[in-house]
This record gives sequence, C-alpha cells and structure tokens, in this order.
Amino acid sequence: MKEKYFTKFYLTDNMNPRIMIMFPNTGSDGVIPLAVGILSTIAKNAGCEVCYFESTFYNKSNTATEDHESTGEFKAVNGRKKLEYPSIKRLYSDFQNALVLFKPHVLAVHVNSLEWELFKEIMKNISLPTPIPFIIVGGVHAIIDPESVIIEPFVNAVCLGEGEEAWADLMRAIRNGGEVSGIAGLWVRTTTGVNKNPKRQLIPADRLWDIRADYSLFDERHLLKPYDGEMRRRALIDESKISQSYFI
Ligand code: B12
Repeated sequence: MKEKYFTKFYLTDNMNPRIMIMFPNTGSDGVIPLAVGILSTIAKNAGCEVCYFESTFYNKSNTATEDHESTGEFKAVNGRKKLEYPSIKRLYSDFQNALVLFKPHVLAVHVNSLEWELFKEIMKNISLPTPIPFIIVGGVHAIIDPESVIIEPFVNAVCLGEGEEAWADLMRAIRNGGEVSGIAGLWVRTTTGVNKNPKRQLIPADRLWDIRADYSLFDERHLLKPYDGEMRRRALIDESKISQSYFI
C-alpha cells in the first residue's frame, strides 16, 4: 500500500508515467487554458502519457458569463448547448471513472479561484482509486493563496508561480524514480510536514514562449465563444517561436 504523502516514485509496471491534467472549469463555454497545453507538452517531452479531464461541458449552475447576461452587461446568447450537457452528478461519476480507467500517477489540477472551489466540491463527491495519485495544484489561485490549497488533505503539492521548470523537474523525477520533496517552486507535503521550497526566478521575457502548447487535447467545442449574442468560432493566436498557430 502506497504511503499517502509519498515523495519518491517507484514505477513498477514498466510503463510510462501517466499524467492526468484536470481543469475544473466553472464556465460552460469552451476555453483552451494555455497552462494545460504547456504542462502537457512538458510531460509528453519527458516521456509521460497524458490525458485531459475538464468540467466545461457539464451543466453546472450559473456561470460568470451567464450572470453578465442576466444583468444585461452582455447580450444574451442563442445557441449555447449548455442545457444539453450532462448533469453535475455525471461530472462526478465521469471523473471517478476516468481516474479508475487511466490510473494516473499524477493528477495535475489547474485552478483559478472559482475553479478551486469547484475542485474541492468534486473531491467531496468522489473517492480516489488506489494506488492514489500524487495530486499537484497550480494556477492563479495556487499562487495567490497557497495556504488554502496545501491545507486540503488530498493535496500533495502546490506550484507557487510559473510552472514550466518546476513541472519539468517533477516529470523528470517521476520518470527516473527520483525524490520530489525538494523541487524549487513547489510546496510539497511529506509525512513529516510541508516542505516550502524557495520560489524560482521568473522566466525571462524572451523565453516565455519557448514551449509550444499541446493543442491536441482540445476539440472544436473549445473554440466556440459567445460574441454579440451568438456562439462564434474564435481565433487563437500563439506566440510560440516554434510555430505560429492560428485556429480559425
Ligand atoms: C487569458 C485569460 C483569460 C482567457 C482564457 C482563460 C483560460 N481559462 O485560459 C479568457 C478571456 C477566456 C478568460 C476568462 C476569464 N477569466 Co481570465 N485571465 C486570463 C489572463 C489574462 C491570462 C491567463 C493565462 O493564460 N496566463 C498564461 C498561463 C500560462 O499562466 P497560468 O495560467 O498562470 O499558468 C502558469 C502557472 O500558474 C502554472 N500553472 C498553472 N496551472 C498549473 C497546474 C499545475 C499542476 C502546475 C504544476 C503549474 C500550473 O504554470 C503555468 C505556466 O507557467 C489572466 C491574468 C493573468 N495575468 O494571469 C486572467 C485571469 C486568470 N482571469 C480571471 C477571471 C476572473 C476570469 C473570468 C472568471 C472572468 C469572468 N468574470 O468571466 C473568466 C473565467 C473563464 C474560465 N472559466 O476560465 C482572473 C482570475 C482571478 C482568480 N483569483 O481566480 C485573472 C487572474 C485576471 C485577474 N487579475 O483578475 N481569462
């Protein structure tokens, strides 16, 4: 039985590490979070298998966009598919099933503040499969309020800042069976407490776009956005040096 707050990975099944990236989106319109794409590229480059689970296309309660529509700030939108989406209960069971089927070694959660609230709700409604994954949380909410994240007993680590280098170190450590409790930029829970490792230097501006985000995780639905009362297909402009991508 694996220790809950393990900090060293022993991959016994001779397979590539499995990473599930989770975005507990509180919105119901498609979105392509850059962080998700970047984490995926880094994980795949480190020889990991990646899958993506998101809560976008489930029928959640009113979203920020819908609230703006109800006050008249935004034009009400025709053509939104939300009412056809599966219920929030299905979200819980789908996530649970995805965890059981994919058996991630790492569950990487990308959160803004509203998303963190939804993720906690989701965690109350599922039970983690064994062996339990190492759960790491990053994103704006983790940066501005890491204490509120690490305090949750299901969390193994929090990323405090830009994730590129810390995540790459974590992926390498997992691949090679290394220790992860001392990785700079992460707070890591150990059996004896939380290791609050130092933050990293900011990535210089000319290297910010070095990593091309992995867009293979996203489909057509992610490009639809309400605009002027209708769902329209939007363009995504990526400044990556390796290739310029225009989704139109
Ligand atoms: C682009 C953007 C949008 C876009 C795309 C959103 C998206 N989900 O991708 C659009 C226009 C759709 C949008 C909408 C909204 N946004 Co917005 N948005 C931004 C903006 C300007 C940049 C975000 C970004 O792409 N950064 C680049 C990526 C690479 O950085 P990152 O996400 O921080 O990820 C890095 C690290 O945090 C870390 N990391 C992130 N996740 C993880 C996970 C793990 C496991 C690890 C290890 C590391 C890690 O590594 C990444 C690489 O360094 C930020 C402002 C900002 N300066 O951050 C606001 C911001 C995130 N948005 C905000 C808000 C409030 C919203 C809305 C709720 C607005 C509204 N009322 O409708 C909606 C929510 C939509 C949604 N459900 O996601 C707030 C969030 C505040 C908070 N405390 O939660 C911000 C911070 C703006 C602000 N200052 O208020 N937004």
